[in-house]
Amino acid sequence: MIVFHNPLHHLHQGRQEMFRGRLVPCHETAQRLDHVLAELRHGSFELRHSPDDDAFALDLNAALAQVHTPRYLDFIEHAWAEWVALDPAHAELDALPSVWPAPGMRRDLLPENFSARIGLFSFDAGTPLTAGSWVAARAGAACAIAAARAVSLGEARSAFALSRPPGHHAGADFFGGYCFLNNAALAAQALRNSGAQRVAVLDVDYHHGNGTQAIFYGRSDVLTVSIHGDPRTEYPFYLGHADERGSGAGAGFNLNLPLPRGTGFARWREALHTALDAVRTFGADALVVALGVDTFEGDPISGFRLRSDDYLTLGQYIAAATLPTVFVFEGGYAVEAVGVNTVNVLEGFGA
Ligand code: OKP
Ligand code: ZN
Repeated sequence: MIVFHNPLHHLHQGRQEMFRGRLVPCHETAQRLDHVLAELRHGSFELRHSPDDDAFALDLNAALAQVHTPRYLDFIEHAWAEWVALDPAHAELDALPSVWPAPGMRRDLLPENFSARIGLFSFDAGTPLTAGSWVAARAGAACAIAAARAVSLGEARSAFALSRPPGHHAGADFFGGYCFLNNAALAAQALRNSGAQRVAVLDVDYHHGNGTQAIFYGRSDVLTVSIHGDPRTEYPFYLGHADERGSGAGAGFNLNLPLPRGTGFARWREALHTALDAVRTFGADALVVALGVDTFEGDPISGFRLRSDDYLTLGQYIAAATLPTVFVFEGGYAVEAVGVNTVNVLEGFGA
């Protein structure tokens, strides 16, 4: 398996996230990725950097514009400079939104005020935008696209995009849930661009991939399937219910399998079976796996009870779909276990 890892990921280092009236240290840390990389070095993986040549950069801009809106990309790219220009003291603080448009308020007009704009383009106060967020997220998007291309070209049956910040909560024009650019969506679109007629995205992160769902909700060429903590009690709360099946041309091409907090592997793997049945029925030519391992029993912010060995089985199940597969790294916050758990999935999958 080829692994594209993001050498610039550490440029995104959030200091604090808002949680229950307090600013608390960020769960989404650079160490997470370092642990996965260290674990990969013990196995038989071909490690490559995200591409950063000029030709790829032009391509990357076009690829980003297929998934995200121009005004959102423009905002994220320049937000840090604007934030520091407001007050030099901001250089020592992360930018966090604190005001959002409610339904019925205007989203079509771009406010001049920075706080108003960062609220327009986000949905929570848990995702600090830092000096290096754009550069890190962009290099991560490059990993996802390069992984999709490697698989399309037949260089390998599977590839892994190892990057942070994660992506599956980011929508066409919003960030949140630690995510800025939707890496899984970018990989799926890249597979479509390279000739796959039907692409399935299977999201196994603990949290519902609301951004990915929203991006493809009206489309029949990309099936989105997600197994996650029930949004009645779990983040991101406002999306991820079983009755969300897609709209318009996309009707029938979204499947949500919410499970209660406390779910263990016996029940979780039944949901995986259902999810893979849907992928098979859809007739996917290629698969993207949004690979979060925050379903682990020791995860500090999540509620499922998978154990490290279960991730080997998870990988075997996915391999049984016999599809060209792009894995994209998402959540997993039990820092000491995130490497073993992630690499177990890849090893269970095989080459
Ligand atoms: C990102 B990914 C917990 C607050 C939850 C957001 C969680 C984002 C998870 N104290 N904040 O899906 O792993
Ligand atoms: Zn998650």
